[in-house]
Amino acid sequence: MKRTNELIVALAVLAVVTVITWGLFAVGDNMPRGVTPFSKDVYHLHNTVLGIVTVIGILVFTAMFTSVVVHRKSKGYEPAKFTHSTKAEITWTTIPILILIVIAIPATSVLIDMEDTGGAEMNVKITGYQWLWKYDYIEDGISFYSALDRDSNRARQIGSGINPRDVDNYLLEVDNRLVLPTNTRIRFLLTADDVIHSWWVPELGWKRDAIPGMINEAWTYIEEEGVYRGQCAELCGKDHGFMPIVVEAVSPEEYRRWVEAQGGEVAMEPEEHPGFVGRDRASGSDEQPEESAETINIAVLEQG
Ligand SMILES: [Cu+2]
Repeated sequence: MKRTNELIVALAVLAVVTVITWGLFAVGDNMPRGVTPFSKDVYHLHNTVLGIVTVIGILVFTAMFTSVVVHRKSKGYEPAKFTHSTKAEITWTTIPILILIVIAIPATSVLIDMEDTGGAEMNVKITGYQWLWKYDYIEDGISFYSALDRDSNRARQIGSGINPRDVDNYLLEVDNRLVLPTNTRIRFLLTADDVIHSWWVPELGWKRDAIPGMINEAWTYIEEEGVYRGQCAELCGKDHGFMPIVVEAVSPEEYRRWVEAQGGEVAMEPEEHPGFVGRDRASGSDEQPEESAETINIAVLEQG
C-alpha cells in the first residue's frame, strides 16, 4: 500500500515537472541554427545536450519532490541512519561518468571540425582596432576598414535627440560590409592592433579572439545568401559596443563582380578612417576630412 502511494505521488510530480519544463521550452528562444554546416552541427549538439540535461533534471527533481512529500516528518517517517554505502557511491560515480562520455563523443568531433582550417579556397585576415575592424582579402588584394555606420553613430551621441528605434539595425550596421562568397571554404586569420577583440557572428556558429601579436584561425562555409550581423565579443574599451560586424554572403559569381568593382583598392590607415576614434584622434593634432567632424565624439568631449 505504501509503495503504491509513493508511485502515485512520483508520477504526479513527474507530470508536473515535465509540464513546467515543456512550458519553459515553449516560451523560450533557442540559439540560431546558423547558415553553415558547422553552425548546424553546433545547433544539433546543443539540442542533444539540452535534451540529456533536461531528462536528468526532470528525474532528479521528481525524486527530490517525491521524497520530500511522501517521507515527511508529520507522517512519522524516521530518517535513515547509515553513513556509508559503497553501493551508492559506485552508482553515483559510474552513472555521471557514462553520461559525460555520451556527451563528450559528439562534442569532441564538432570541436575537432572547428579547429581544422585546412583546404581553404580563400583567406581573409581580420584585424581588430579600437573600435573598428579591418579586412584583408589575401588572394584578391582587397583591403578596407569596417566601422559603425553613420546613422547609428549619429544616434548614439550624447544628446543627439535621435530615437535609436528609428534607426535601422541600430548599432548592427557598418559602412563597409564583409562581402563573402557562398559555398566556398573560407579561412579567417584573426589578430588585433591594440587590445584583445573577439570576432563573433552568431549565424556562423563560432567566435574567435583577435589578440595583438598572435594569429588565430577559424573557418566557414556559408550555404545561404544573406546578411549576417554580429559584434565584438570581448570587452575592448569604451566603444566596445560600437564596432559591429556585418557579413554579406553572395553567390560566387556576384562575389567576383564585387571584387572587380573594388579594383584591389588600397586601404586607408585607421587614423584616416571616419569611424576611427582612437588615441591619435583624441589629440586632434592633424586636420581630418570634413565628413569625420560629426564622428568625433566622446573621446573629444572628454578632452573638453
Ligand atoms: Cu572590440
